[in-house]
Parts: sequence; structure tokens; C-alpha cells
Amino acid sequence: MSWTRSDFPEGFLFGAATSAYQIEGHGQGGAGLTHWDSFAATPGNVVRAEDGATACDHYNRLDEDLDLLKNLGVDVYRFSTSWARVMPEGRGRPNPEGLDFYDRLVDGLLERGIKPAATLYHWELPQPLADLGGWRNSDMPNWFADFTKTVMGRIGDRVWSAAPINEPWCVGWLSHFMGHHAPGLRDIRATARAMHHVLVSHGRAIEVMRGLGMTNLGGVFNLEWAHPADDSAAAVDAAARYDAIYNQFFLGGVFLGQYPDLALEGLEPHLPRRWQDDFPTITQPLDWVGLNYYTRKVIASQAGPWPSYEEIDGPLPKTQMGWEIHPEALYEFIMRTAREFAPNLPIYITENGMANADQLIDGVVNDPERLAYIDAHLAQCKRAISDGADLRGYFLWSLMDNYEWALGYEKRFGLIHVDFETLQRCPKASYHALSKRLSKSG
Ligand code: IFM
Repeated sequence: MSWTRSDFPEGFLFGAATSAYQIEGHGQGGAGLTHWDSFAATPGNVVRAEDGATACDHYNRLDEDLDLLKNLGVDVYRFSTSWARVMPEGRGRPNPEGLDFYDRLVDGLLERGIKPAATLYHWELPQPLADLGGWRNSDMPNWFADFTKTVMGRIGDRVWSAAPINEPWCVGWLSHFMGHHAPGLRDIRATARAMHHVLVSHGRAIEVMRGLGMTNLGGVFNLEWAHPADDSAAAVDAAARYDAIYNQFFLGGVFLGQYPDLALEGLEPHLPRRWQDDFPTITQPLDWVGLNYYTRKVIASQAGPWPSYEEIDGPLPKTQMGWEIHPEALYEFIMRTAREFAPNLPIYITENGMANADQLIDGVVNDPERLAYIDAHLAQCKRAISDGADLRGYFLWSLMDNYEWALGYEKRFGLIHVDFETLQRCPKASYHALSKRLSKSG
């Protein structure tokens, strides 16, 4: 499907997304050490031990990048604020340079007619807090509330929207159970505590932002469709467990005030004492729900300890990440979120996009695969809208190639190619195509 703005309802927003550590260059501007810096410095954790010290050097190229955003024609830009840039020690003294940077970013967006959509935390935990146990520590919600107050006290009067924590599953499960992201733990007790404290922190940040008089506050959840490897009861059960841990734990906690039984089976013995008492904080009312969607997983049962499942290689075409392309599940997740979790809330797709092995040849990057991926997913958005979903916008991940965490700089998700030697930007063919479609004349 090719499309123009007029194929979507009046006011439907198109945006691009990035995150602080992935683009800014954390070695600049007085930012403190983060747990990603120490994770990356530990051999074996990150491809070529790459870190975010320079990344795309967005910190020094802010105006150039905001102009590229403007020329792309998006309505809204989703960025994140780095806790360690704003408060290098995680607590206490703020870094004036860091606050000035986010101030300039927000003003630069507004000057260009682009709505600023802030995410408070996208994974770069200040190392001094990691030293205290990070997300395992029950003081995290209070520390996070202080950070929220500090950064939103400065930019909260001008952001269009704000969400506390990007992708709670990644902060909790991927980082503490699978060990793939910082702090790289493989510990069920740490996992249960991190998953719970992330949601309490989310709620505390919402309370703080409401207290500051901010509006248009939401939560951003990453979802993955769990497809049973076969028709056996064992595979169906395994996929249900995967779904409970990945999708239902976080949406259920925030919108229903409960965790799914299939996740509690393994996690409950490890949750903090009196965890149920935190649901009034976790379920602070929101103004919208954001869904990040990329792929599905084919799940089989596996002998061994809970959660007793494994991911199987699936048959669908894959992106450079090795992720199957399955746009239909985006439709399913929009409809399910509206039906089961947030019936009266506007929904935004806060991330969707693909990594591709893009190459810059003679000043041009041809990436028809990316445009096809975007088109296929937007077709599912349109389908959901036709079927009654209150879907209000779509953000492309990502504006530019960037630091893809444990996979370093190899996986290219951007609409803009970045040469990580020269830091030169080159808009890809997908950027030009989108810019044409997003131009108001369509
Ligand atoms: O790059 C990440 C981003 O930080 C969070 N969502 C998924 C993206 C692609 O893996």
C-alpha cells in the first residue's frame, strides 16, 4: 500500500523516534557514567565493545538534526532525556549543561513547528544508582520521581506529551533475566523486583508530572506476538506464558492493577513484600497508551525450569535483526489493547521500523525494504482505524542510524544513514519517499 496523509483521519500524527544514549554522544556535556558504559566495557557484552560515548554526536549537531527532522515533514518527535546527563550522580546536583541541552532541544522543535514528545528514561541508568542495585532497589521509584521533577521542572511546560519509561519489558526481563542488556543479570529474583519497581517508578513519575500541571501523559510498552510452534497443548501453553510475561504483565499492571497468573507462577516468590499495595501508584490514570511493535516470536515448550519455553526460528522474511516481519500482529495488538487494557484511551504506535543492511553507494542509500515494511505496518494501522480503534499516530524508529545497544553500530534502523567514522548524515531513499508523502500537499 502506498499512502498519503489523506488516507488517515484528520489530525493523525506522523513522527520519528530516537533515544538519548543511542544518538547524543554520552561522552559530551558533563553526563555521568551509566550502567551501559560499564556493561559495554565488559568483554563479550556488546559487539566490538562499542559504547555510546560518541554515538551520532547529536549533542553537537542538534540544529542539523532538527533541520533534517523538519525536512522529513513529521508532526512530532519522540526523544528521551538521559538521567545521567541531567543528574550525573543519579541523585542530588543537576548538571546545568544537561538541562540546557534539553531546553534547546525542546525550543528547537517548537521553532520548527514539531511537537516534542518526551520519554523520561530510555535505559541509561546512572552508574551510582546501578551500584546501589539499580531497578532491584525499592528506593528507585523515589529517585526516579526526583529526576522527573528536575527534568520536567525545566521542560515540562513545553513538551507536547511525556511518558516515564520506554519498554518496561526490556528494563525488567531482557536486562535482568536474559542478561542481554545492562546490567546483564540472569537472576529471577532481580527480574521480579526490577519488573515491579519499573512499574512503581512509572506511577510515581506520572504523579509528579500531574503535580507539575502537565497533561497528555502516557505509557510506552513493547509488545511481541507469541505464536505457538505447533498445535500441541504444550506449545500453546508455552506461548501463553511468553505472552503473559512479555505483554500482559506490564499492560495488566498499569491498566488492570493486576499481574497475570502465568507470570506470577514463576515471579511471585521473588516480588517485594506487599507488592499488591503498590497498585494504586502503578495504575495512575493515563491519557494515552503507546505501543512499540517490531515482530512476533515462534514459541515452543522446553523441558527445564520456569518459564520452560524457547524461541524457534520462524519461516517469515526477516529484517537485519533476524526478526520476522509480521505486520498483522500490529493490528491484533492495537485491537487487543483497546479491548482488554485501555478501552477509552487514544493509542499511538510509538515505535515501529526495521534494521536493514543499508549501504551508502555514490552518495545514495537505496532501502526499498524499509519503505515496504513501513507501508505494510501502516496498512495494518489503517485497518485497525477502520475497525474502530482510536489510533492517533505512528512513530518511525528511527530518525537516524544509531547505537543498537548490545549489537553496537551494525544494525541500521534509520531513515538517515550515519557514517560512524565521519558522522556525516545522508538521508536514505525511504526518508525522501516519506518526506514526499508527508508533505501537506501529499
Ligand atoms: O533501538 C531499540 C530502541 O532503543 C527500543 N526499541 C527497539 C529498538 C530496536 O531494537
